[in-house]
Amino acid sequence: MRIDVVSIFPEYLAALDLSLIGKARRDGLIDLAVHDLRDYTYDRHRTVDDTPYGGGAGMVMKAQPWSEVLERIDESGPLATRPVGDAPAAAATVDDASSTEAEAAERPVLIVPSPAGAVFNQAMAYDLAEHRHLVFACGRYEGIDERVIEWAEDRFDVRPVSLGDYVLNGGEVAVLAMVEAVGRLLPGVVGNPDSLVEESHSDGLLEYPVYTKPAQWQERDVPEVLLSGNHARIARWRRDQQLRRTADRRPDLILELDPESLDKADRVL
Ligand code: 6GU
Repeated sequence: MRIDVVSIFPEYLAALDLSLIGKARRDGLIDLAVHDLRDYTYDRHRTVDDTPYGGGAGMVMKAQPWSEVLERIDESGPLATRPVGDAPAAAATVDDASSTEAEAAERPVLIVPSPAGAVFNQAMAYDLAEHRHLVFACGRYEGIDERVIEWAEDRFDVRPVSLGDYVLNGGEVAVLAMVEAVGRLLPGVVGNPDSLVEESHSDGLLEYPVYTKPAQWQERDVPEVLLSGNHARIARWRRDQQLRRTADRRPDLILELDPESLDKADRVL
């Protein structure tokens, strides 16, 4: 997958060199570039913002630097996905899967992080993971001149996305979260793909509680069922814990459950 991030604080995205996503980049599974919006300005102060028409507090990001950086990203074509030197076999697999003709013709997805966007969730992460090229446009201040968003519709599949109902100073932290959520779903990024199956939100429910050795710690016991070796009982207990936890902490998710996904033995307590 190719990912471009545009920001006036490119250093903010340095964390994408670390951990699982950093390794996926070094392995050639994710081809990620960060662009400094100020490189697309021409004045001495490298100005990216101006006062809002109609008045009001704060500043608005100017259209011109945005259109120039986005044109550049759109026209630069697929970056070299393969590391220099001997290409590892893992990179070739993803290359094959992501360069069919249908997918090559697809427009890049332009994600615009904004508290005014649709709320990001695991279903969106799965959807974005299917695309060949994601572009993240990090706004700051009161946002980007709306004409950029309209203009971009001709070349990109534009999606304003929010992390939740609170306000951040800019899109960078949201991009860190979204790239991690999407990146870990790409083939080969998470070492054991089974760990993607039984995690919170993968089936619309929160995850069950987990325990490890020792079996007794500070006079607290691991639930007896988990030591029983009875796999059917363990599965039933975990499912009940998921349902109870979700009903307690996220009743909104219970209402969204597909009745078809419920087991005959399921009953929400
Ligand atoms: Cl994606 N951006 C900003 N600036 N604030 C947010 C957000 C995004 N999600 C929640 N608050």
